[in-house]
Amino acid sequence: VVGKKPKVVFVLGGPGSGKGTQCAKIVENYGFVHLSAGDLLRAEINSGSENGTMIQNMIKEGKIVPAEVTVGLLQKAMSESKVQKFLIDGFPRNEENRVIFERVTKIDPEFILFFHCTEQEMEKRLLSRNQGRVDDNIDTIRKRFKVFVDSSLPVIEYYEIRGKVRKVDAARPIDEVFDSIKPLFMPFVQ
Ligand code: UP5
Ligand code: MG
Repeated sequence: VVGKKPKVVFVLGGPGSGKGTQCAKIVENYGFVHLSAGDLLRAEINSGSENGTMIQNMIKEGKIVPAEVTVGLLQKAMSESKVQKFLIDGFPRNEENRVIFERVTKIDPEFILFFHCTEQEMEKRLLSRNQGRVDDNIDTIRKRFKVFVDSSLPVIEYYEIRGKVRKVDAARPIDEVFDSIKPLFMPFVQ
C-alpha cells in the first residue's frame, strides 16, 4: 500500500530468553506479525532449498547465517504480509545483519525489545524444551551463548547508545514478563 511504511520492533535476547514465547502473546494482543528469523531459516531447510544444507550446518554449530540469506527471507515474508507491523525475533544478530537489513529495507526500528536472562536459567529452559531442535544440546547451547555475547550484544549496545533499547527482566514467570512489556505496545493500538 502506498505510503504505508512498515513498523518494525526487533526482539533480541539470548537463546532461551523467551523471545518466541512473548512474541506469540504480543501477536494475540497487539496485532503484530511475528517473524522469527530462526523459524524462517528452519523452514528454508525443510523446503529443500539449495541453501538448506549450509543453513543446517550453521545452526548446528550455533553460527550466524550470512546476512543476505536471512534478510532475503525476512524481506519476502514482509512483502507477503498485509499487516505492516512486524516483530522481528532473533535478528539482527551481528553488525553485518544490522547493516545489510538497513541498507536493503531502509527501515529504522521503532525500538529494540531486549530480554535479559542469566545463562543458567536459559540453559535450563533450552534443555527442557524437547522440540527436537538440532541446536538444543549442551555443546551447541554453549556455542550459542558465546556467539550471543561476542556478536549480538554489540548490536544491542549500538541501539542502546541511540536510546532505542527497552530492557526487560526475562527471568521471571511468563505472565509477569508479558505484563511488563504491555506498556511498550500501547502506542501501537489502533
Ligand atoms: N520459557 C519461555 N519463557 C519462559 C519463562 N518466562 N519462564 C520459564 N520458561 C520459559 O523459550 C525457550 C523455552 O523456555 C521454551 O520451552 C519456553 O516454553 C520456555 P522460547 O520462547 O522458545 O525462547 P527463545 O528466546 O525464542 O529461544 P530460541 O532457542 O528460539 O532462541 P535462539 O535465539 O537461540 O534461536 P533462534 O531460533 O532465534 O536461532 C537459532 C539459530 O538460527 C541461531 O543460533 C543461528 O544459528 C541461526 N540464526 C541465524 O543465523 N540468523 C538469524 O538471524 C537468526 C537465527
Ligand atoms: Mg525462538
